[in-house]
Amino acid sequence: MNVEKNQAAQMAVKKIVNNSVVGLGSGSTASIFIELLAKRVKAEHMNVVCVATSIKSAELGSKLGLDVVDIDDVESIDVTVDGADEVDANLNGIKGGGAALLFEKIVASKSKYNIWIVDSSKFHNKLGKFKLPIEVIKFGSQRIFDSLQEMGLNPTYRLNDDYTRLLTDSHNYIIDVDINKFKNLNSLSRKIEGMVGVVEHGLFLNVCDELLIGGLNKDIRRSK
Ligand code: ABF
Repeated sequence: MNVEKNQAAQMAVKKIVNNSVVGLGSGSTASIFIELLAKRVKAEHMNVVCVATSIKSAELGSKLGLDVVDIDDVESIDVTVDGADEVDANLNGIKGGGAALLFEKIVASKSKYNIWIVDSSKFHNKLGKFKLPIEVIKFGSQRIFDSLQEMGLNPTYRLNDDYTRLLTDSHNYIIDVDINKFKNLNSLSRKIEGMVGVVEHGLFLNVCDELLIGGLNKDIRRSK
């Protein structure tokens, strides 16, 4: 699978142009992209400013010599390259397996163009094989958990290896839910967003503009 992740990252790094602001995604595939971008920027003396979607990606980019700045220090982001946990043929996807969905969605919303890089195992006809992550504030999270349970979403708190509840970069919890039984993702998305205490969820609908699939060497663009 790493060969496929590498191939997708290679396809993406070729698309970066000089004098641009680049969003750095999170996850293992995006980390390969960050490494390749740092090499290219150095070799070609490119002028590229970066905004990261997680503390981990910011630290990786900075360590490799990229100019990583705060999102509020740039007017806009020209292109963001990020991974995904699952993507369908409409380029809708589920993200957040790495618990970075909130910053990922904020960076994506400030980006003129969003590219996702995935290995072929992520590309499915229908979303739902991968559980949907929901980021919730800690205060009162049990009430949200219970509501999700009543909706038949089979919620589970994201746990660390020591079985403590994982905290995101924003010190929130992640509750993962099973959306397999749900057909209308737009209405599910609105229901979840309407719950007090929900910060964000990992359904990224109409966000991805171009999908690069390693292994299949596929480049799919969103039809306008
Ligand atoms: C990130 O990419 C996350 O949203 C998602 O969890 C991850 C995919 O992981 P990987 O590239 O490691 O397969 O954007």
